[in-house]
Amino acid sequence: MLNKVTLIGAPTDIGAGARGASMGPEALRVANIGPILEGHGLEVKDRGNLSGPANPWLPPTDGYRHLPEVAAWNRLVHDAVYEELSDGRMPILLGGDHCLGLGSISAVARHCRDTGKKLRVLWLDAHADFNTSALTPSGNIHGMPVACLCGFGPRELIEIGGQVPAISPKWVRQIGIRSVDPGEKRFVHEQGLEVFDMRYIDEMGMRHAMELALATLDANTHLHVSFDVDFLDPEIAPGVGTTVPGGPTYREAQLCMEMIADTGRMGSLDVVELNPALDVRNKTAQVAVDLIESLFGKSTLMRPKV
Ligand SMILES: [Mn+2]
Repeated sequence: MLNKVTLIGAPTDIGAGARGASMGPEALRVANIGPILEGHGLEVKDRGNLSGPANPWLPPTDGYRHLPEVAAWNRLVHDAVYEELSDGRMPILLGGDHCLGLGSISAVARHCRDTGKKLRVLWLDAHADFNTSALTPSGNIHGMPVACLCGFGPRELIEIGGQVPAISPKWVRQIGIRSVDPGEKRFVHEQGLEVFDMRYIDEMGMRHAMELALATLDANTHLHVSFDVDFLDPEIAPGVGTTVPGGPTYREAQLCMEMIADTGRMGSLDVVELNPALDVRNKTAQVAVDLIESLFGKSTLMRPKV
C-alpha cells in the first residue's frame, strides 16, 4: 500500500437531497483525520478544498437536479484525484455527497488504464446509487454515480474520465445495501451488479461477505473504497442525509475495514455523505475517522501477516 496520502476536500452537497454534506471535509479534519493517519506512519498532505459552483437548490430539469454544477464539481474532483495518483500518492477524497464518486472513480479508472492495473471498486453504502434519470424518483444525482460510471447517464457525466463506460459493473462489489428504488432494483439485476445486501450480511455474516467481495484480488489490482457514511447503522452514524435503519453495527463495520486493510491493496478512498448539520457533537465524523484508521491498519493486537 502507498504510504503517501493526500486529503482532497470537496465541500459540496450539489447532488444530495438535503443540505449540509458541504461541511463534511471540515468535520473530518476537526475529527483529526490528518494527525491520526500520520500516527500510522503515513506521510499526509492536505491539499485543502476544491472550489466549485454554489448549490442553487433548484428542482430537477429533465430528471436531473443541478446537472451543470454536478459536472463541474466532478471535473474538479477527477483532475485532483488523477493528479495525486499520477504523483504516486493515495488520494483520500473528503466529500461532499456521493455524486463525487463519479469524478473520483473515473480518475482511478483512467489511472488504472495508464498503468495496466485491474480495478476493483468496493461500494460501502445503504444505497445502490444505480439510478438513471428515467428511474430516479428525486433527480438527485448522488443516487446515480454507479450507473454513470457504468455508462448509463448524461454525456457530461459519463465522459469525465475520458472513456465510456469508465468501469464495468463486473468490477464493483456493493456492501451494506438496504434501500433500492423499484426501477433501480430491476436495473441492478439486469446489469449483474454483485451486491452483498443486509439480508446477505444477516444470513452469512460480514466476514463471509467480505471474503467474497475481496476474492480474486491480486498484486496487480488497484482497490478503490467508496465509503458512504450512511453505510453504517444510524445508531452509530446519525450525521447523514439519508439514514436507513438496519445497517452494519460498529463491530461489523470494523471487521469490514480491517479485512480491507489486510489485503494491502487499497489505492484510493472516498469518504462521502457525512452531514455535520444532522450530526450530534461530531460523533459521526469521529466514528468515520475511527473506521478510516482501521482501513489503514489499526488493529487491537499485532496480527500475523496473511
Ligand atoms: Mn451513496
